[in-house]
Amino acid sequence: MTTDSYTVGSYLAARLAQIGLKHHFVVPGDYNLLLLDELLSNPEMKQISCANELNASFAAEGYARANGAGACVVTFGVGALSALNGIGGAYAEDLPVILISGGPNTNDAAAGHLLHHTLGTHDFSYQREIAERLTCAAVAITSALDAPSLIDHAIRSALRRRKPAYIEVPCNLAGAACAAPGPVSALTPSAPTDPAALHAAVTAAAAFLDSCARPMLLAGPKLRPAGAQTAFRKLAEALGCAVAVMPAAKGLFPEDHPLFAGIALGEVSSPGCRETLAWADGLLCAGAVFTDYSTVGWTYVPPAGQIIDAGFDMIRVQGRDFGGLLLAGFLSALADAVRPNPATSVEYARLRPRLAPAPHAYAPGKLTRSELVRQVQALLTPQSTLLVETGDSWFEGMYLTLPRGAGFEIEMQWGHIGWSVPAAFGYALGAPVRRLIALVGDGAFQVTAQETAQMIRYKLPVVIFLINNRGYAIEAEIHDGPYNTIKNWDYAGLIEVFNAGKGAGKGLRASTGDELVSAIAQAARNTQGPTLIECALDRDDCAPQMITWGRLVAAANARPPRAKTVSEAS
Ligand code: TPU
Ligand code: MG
Repeated sequence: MTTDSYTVGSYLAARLAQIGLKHHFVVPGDYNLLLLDELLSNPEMKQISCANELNASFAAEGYARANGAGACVVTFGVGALSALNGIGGAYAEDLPVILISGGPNTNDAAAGHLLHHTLGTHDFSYQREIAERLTCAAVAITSALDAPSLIDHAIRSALRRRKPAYIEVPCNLAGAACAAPGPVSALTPSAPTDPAALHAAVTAAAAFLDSCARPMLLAGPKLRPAGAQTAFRKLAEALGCAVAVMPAAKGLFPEDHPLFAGIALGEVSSPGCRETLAWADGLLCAGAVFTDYSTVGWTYVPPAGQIIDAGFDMIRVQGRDFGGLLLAGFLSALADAVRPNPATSVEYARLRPRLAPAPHAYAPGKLTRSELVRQVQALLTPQSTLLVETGDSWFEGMYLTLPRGAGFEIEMQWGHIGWSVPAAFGYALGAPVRRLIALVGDGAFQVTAQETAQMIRYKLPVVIFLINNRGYAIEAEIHDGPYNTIKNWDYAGLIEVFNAGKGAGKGLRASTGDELVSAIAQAARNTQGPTLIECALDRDDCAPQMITWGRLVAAANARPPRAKTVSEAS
């Protein structure tokens, strides 16, 4: 392509390819058809079809987890409003997903026309306005002249902030001529650090840690968007203290590391972890996020006076804020400034063997959750990535031991049931060398099941363990009622339906430990498509940690409204 033959659509395609996208996820509609043609003309990117826009947004979200960024392209109104749910998820989970929507012809607003797929009013701006709340940059292109700078602004903001962005391309501008893109350096993140601010933060943090007899580290999910995993490990090794990991950060610190001290989830932390955290007198929380879920209904919140809260671009040391710096640089500089203090790692090593449950043995009979996790554990290798869905699957997955190099994906902030199937689809395309294993509940599967068919279409050997416990077990643990029972499906049989005579998808059933062994062996041989293993579990056979967690979250949900004081009421 010569420099003067770019169009708005091909410019956008070139930018997406420049930031490393080899795929983009689409659902066509007449507002985006010409744009899809322009995107198709870029030989560096493949266009991937999705069954609906919600799935496309989650596929792009999963792709961003594997590949650093993702994009999905949808039509106006009916398409984009569905995709915005997954974009909210990408915001919550700190993933730069670019949502691209076709838009009305530029002449229609001024002409006062009413258009299909809209609210039937003369205002077409609402979609960008909604997107503005759910992204870090939302642009609507109105002329080919301005398109390059608006596209660059959206993509640059997304990469810098690790948040989604929105780009609206009117249907009559996708093919309009525009300037050629410049070098990719215009888009790559480079937020400045203020050396004085960094120095002040490191000095305060090092002094605080030095004053603690029993310092400890807590790894949180924002370590990944901050690109701070290596720096965090450097700090851990400089201090030599125990390192607890939040469930949403599982995999960001190696679990075979001598300093690893388990999964931190309040009352239901892994053995020895909660006790060590309680014993520590100073905690550096790196990229941590404290919510009702991660604090187990606010029952575990580290005392503000005893923590350093190190966020993406803000460090708080015992209540004092330091900005103008980034997490990775802060942790790395702090590692050079601290004095070793292994008190908490020594304590954890003493506690853990006494508290850890005995490993369970092979159980060939009726399938139980403990046999299921035992067999899934044996499947995990340095090449595998485990995706766990909202529900019992979260709790079955988070306490497994990850071998060095294994990936772990959880959507714990947004928590949209149905995320894991399309996200696994996107992840599998973004990381073709990894072996993908998804744990999903029957309820969650019913939300986005169709995307299994795309795994068949694109020959992706994802292994899906579907926990069929006949309902919404996680909800039942929080608050039960008739609404937590769902219509059963023939989940394994569904895969033949999706194959439709052409495809290598496999659907298997396991209701005993032996059947599960056999199903896993068959899945290993199926390299040309997904294998879904429907695992029959009793309704009550769920992770004990979920039962305790559910009770405590329910108690937090049930707090009565705070009574107004006299002055508030008047
Ligand atoms: O817990 P388990 O293994 O039975 O999982 P399953 O069967 O997938 O049920 C999940 C139940 C559930 C609901 C209905 N978990 N969270 N929710 C609330 C919810 C509703 N709608 C969306 C889009 N996301 C949610 N998390
Ligand atoms: Mg269920």
